[in-house]
Amino acid sequence: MTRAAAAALAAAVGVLAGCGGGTPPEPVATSRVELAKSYRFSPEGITVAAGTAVTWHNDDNFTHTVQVDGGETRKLAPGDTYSRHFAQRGTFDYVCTLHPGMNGQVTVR
Ligand SMILES: [Cu+2]
Repeated sequence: MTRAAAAALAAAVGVLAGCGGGTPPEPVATSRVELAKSYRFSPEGITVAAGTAVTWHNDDNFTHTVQVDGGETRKLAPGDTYSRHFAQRGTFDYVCTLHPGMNGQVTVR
């Protein structure tokens, strides 16, 4: 292989490797969600095994809520935690009812 051909091949491989942008982030395997500063759940998407209790911890300077699938609304003052058991498999969306756009998702496998 000539030097020029090797350089062209390396460039082509670089282009292919760079094609990953634009895909949504994979859910993170953790049972703990921080309500990070400011107005967001971190990480937004998590995955847990069935039977796991997920804990939310409010690390923000403001009161937030956690409402899973339109159910009970739990208020979290700064520093508070809330744990909820996920027995069934599925995908559960949750929101902070006080702040539109502040939401996350739990995938139970
Ligand atoms: Cu909020």
